[in-house]
Amino acid sequence: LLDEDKDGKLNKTDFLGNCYYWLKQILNPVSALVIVDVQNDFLEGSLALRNCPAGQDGLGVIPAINSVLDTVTFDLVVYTRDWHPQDHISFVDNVKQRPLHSSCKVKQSDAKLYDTVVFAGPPITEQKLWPRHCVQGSWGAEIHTELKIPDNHVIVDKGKRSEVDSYSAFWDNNKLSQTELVSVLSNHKVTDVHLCGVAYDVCVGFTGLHSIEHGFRTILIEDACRGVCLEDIDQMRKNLLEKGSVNCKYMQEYLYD
Ligand code: VGL
Ligand code: ZN
Repeated sequence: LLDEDKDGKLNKTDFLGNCYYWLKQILNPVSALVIVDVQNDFLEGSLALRNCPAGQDGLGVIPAINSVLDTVTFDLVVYTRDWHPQDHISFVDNVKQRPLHSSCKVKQSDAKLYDTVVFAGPPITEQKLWPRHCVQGSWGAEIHTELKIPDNHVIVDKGKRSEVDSYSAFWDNNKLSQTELVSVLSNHKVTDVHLCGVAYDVCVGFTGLHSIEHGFRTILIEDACRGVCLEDIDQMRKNLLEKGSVNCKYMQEYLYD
C-alpha cells in the first residue's frame, strides 16, 4: 500500500497514501526553484515595473536570484516565460478586436491602459489591459541575459493563446487549460516549490496559489520578487499566507545580517 505505483506516482487518494505523501515531503524533499517571467519587457521594456504604480526596480531581482542560484542547489530550476501572440487579449491596443460583454462598465472606445474590461467571449472573460508585452520571439520576451541559467533547467511558456491570459504558470485565468508545469514538477517528483521573479502581485502570486492547490509545499522568496502595485502585493501576500505558503527573505537574512 505504501509503495509508489508503477509510474512512480504517489497514491494520494487514500488515507495511507496521504500519510506517505506527507512523510515523503518531510523526509525526502525534492526542491524546484521556479523563476517567474524574468523577461526584458518587465525589467526594462514596455511593462517595466519601475513605471508601474509601486515604482519598483524589476532589474533588482537579477542579483537576488543569481545569488540564490549560487548558494543553493535545487533539484530542478524552471524558468517561466509570458509568451503572447500578437493578437493577445491582454494588449490594450487589441481591445477593439473583440466585442465587450454588456456587463462591462468601460466603453470600448474609452478603454485605456490598466482598465479592467469584460469581453463577451464565450467564455465571458474579465481582463486587465496591459501594454503590448512579451510577444513570442521578440526581444521583450527574452529572459534577461544577466540572469544565470544552470544546466538542470526547464522553460515553461504561458499565455500562448490569443483569447485568454495566464497569470499563473499552471492554469490560464479561466482555468480551462494548463501548461506542462505540473507534469514537469511531478515527473521530477518535486515536493517543494520555491518561487521568485516578477510580478509578485500578478504572475508570481497566482503561480504560488496554484502551486499550493496542487499540493506542493510552496515557499516564496520575497526579496527576489518585484511587483506592480503595493496594495495588490500586500493583498497577495496575505492570500498566499492564508492558503499555506511559507514566505521568506533570502538576501536580508543571509547576506546583510
Ligand atoms: C504579468 C502582467 C501581464 C506578469 C504578465 O508576468 O506578472 N503581468 N502579463
Ligand atoms: Zn502578459
